[in-house]
Amino acid sequence: MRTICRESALQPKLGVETGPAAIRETGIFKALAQLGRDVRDYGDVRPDLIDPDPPLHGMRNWRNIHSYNLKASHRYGIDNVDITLADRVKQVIEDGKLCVTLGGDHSIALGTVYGHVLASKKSVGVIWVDAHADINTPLSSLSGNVHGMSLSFLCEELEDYHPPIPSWEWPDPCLTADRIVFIGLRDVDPLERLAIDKTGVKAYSMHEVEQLGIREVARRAIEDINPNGDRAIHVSFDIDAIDPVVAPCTGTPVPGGLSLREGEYLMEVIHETGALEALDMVEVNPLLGSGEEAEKTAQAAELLILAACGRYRGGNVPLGVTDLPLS
Ligand code: B3U
Ligand code: MN
Ligand code: MN
Repeated sequence: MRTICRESALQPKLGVETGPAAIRETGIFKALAQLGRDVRDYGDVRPDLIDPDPPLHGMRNWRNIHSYNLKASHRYGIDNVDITLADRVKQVIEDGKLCVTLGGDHSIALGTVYGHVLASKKSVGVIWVDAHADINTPLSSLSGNVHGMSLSFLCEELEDYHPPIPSWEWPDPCLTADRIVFIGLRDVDPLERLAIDKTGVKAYSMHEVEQLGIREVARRAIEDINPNGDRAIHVSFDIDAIDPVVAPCTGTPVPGGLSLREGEYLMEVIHETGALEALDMVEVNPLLGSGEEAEKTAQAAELLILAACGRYRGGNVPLGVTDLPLS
């Protein structure tokens, strides 16, 4: 497994750029090594922010987000990124490794999903675990925050709803709606709901989690995006999917979320498919709370990542060990 970290000053609430450091400090590398994972920390993808970056069609920080994720920058005479997130993810996946990307806000999925699709030998399905749908178009968004629009840029069926962006080409959307599924929704804008209905993206909100239970939701979601078991899975996990009692330090907490137990179960089941190729863990913002709350949030993120990487709550036998110590 390889880890990429992202630093960002692109979110209105500053501090999300410190999320990766907080997750690294949990001791996650040691825990992954104990699971027998071969971990490599790729360090951070860091842009020199373009300043000013005035809104475009209401999209805030558009140029920075675009060049950071996908490097159109060289085409426009801006050279603020050594390597884009998409290229870095592509490199990790091509090496045959599980690529874990620590955010940062959810606009990083523009680069991680695109890089994954470019690199994978398989068709990619995305499980978007989030309180929010992040499927606003620039024209439907009320906030102008690109982290609330990521999926609309990735989804082919929404291409025609995007305004033309003069001299800022966007690469072709790389996902069809049948390869996207939501879990954990509970704060969806009215026009986002319309986008979900129009595209037919499958969505398991907290209502369905309550109704069906996480076990059935996990089963259905995996089947929805990978019906024949021949696709690769990309999980884009926004920590605000988890209830703020457990994960309080995030930009837009919404009460009534997944328990950590439900989150861990979901990740364990996804691990069991053997199809997971990429995981984003985003929106951990240690500056939005006390030290204790920040630690709690980072620990929740750690447990979710570990579950995706094979940690089983029933215990894991140490790698290569077949017998108890003999006297
Ligand atoms: N749907 C709203 C709110 C939101 C989305 N993602 C977050 N907040 N974190 C929007 O801004 O698009
Ligand atoms: Mn999100
Ligand atoms: Mn969210």
